[in-house]
Amino acid sequence: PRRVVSGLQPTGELHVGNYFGALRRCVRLQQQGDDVMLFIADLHALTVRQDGQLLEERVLDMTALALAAGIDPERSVLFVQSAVPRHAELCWLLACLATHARLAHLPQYKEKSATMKEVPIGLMLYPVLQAADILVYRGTHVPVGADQLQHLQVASQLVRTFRHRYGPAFPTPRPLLPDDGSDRIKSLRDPSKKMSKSEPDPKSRILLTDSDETITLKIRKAVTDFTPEVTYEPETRAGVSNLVTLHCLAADKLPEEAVEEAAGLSTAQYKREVAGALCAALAPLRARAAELRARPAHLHAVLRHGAARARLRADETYEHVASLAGLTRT
Ligand code: AQP
Repeated sequence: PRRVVSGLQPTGELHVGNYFGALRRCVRLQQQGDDVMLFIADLHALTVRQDGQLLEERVLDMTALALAAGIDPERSVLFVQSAVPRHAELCWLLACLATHARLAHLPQYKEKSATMKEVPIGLMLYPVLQAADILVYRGTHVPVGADQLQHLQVASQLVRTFRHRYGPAFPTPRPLLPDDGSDRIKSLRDPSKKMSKSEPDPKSRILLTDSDETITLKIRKAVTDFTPEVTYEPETRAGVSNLVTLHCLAADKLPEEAVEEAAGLSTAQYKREVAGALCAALAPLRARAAELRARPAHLHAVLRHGAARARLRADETYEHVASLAGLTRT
């Protein structure tokens, strides 16, 4: 089977972009028989300053949400990145093959570092750690959004460089791009930007833990434009189109169907439909997550089990890779 690797950073609370764009995709891949490795990327989160206690709490929140969304910890492997030290060990080997020039020119790095006075080296190494996350499990497929393709290219380049230097060790990971727009959910306040955990305005995103009232309010306040009709034109009408996308993802529709059903509705009226669909999709998830969140010992046990399984797989790859690189294995 295909081995799928995906991660979620505990940098904030999960929003519907993370759900439709990552978590639900992993659940569907698991259901279709792929071997899914889903990790909570606490090492990645450290590329920006984090409060330690909050980080640990978010890890448990995310574990509860992943289970509530349908990740089966027996069929898939659910774990915390830092519990498998091989990620960081392989990252070092790969960092020795990566070039400063390549990493410094990646758009995401340029964007994030531009706002910082002191740029941590970890931020530049981010795509190398990402490559290690995938390669340490010999991942074959990675569910990504279009904005992550360049990082996956870095991973492919590292696979080639490693092969030239030491010999074959990893399959080239391939991107899985969705065709339903789920990889680019936009901010509700500024539809030219993607919905994000770290955007200061909480009304820009719908959290998976938001109540029905909060969801409805945030959708009602979502920025659209001055045209009342509902159409799906992501290039020219990003705000309304984002609502159509959310509606379709929540209610399992195609944009044409949603637009046809919305004929005669103003965008203000349509927002009620969208909010209703989102509430219906998220309420059961939210309820299951709340039950699980009340059982931290169970969540820790799930993570321990996942980490033990992940370590076995990672050890196997790393032993091979380390011996290719001439590291003494005594
Ligand atoms: N807006 C989005 N639409 C669709 N998918 C999205 N993802 C993130 N934002 C959207 C996907 O969620 C997964 C986990 O992402 P991450 O935890 O690595 O965070 P991120 O990609 O950096 O985006 P966030 O959630 O907005 O966090 P911050 O603000 O901390 O950067 C990934 O698969 C991602 O594609």
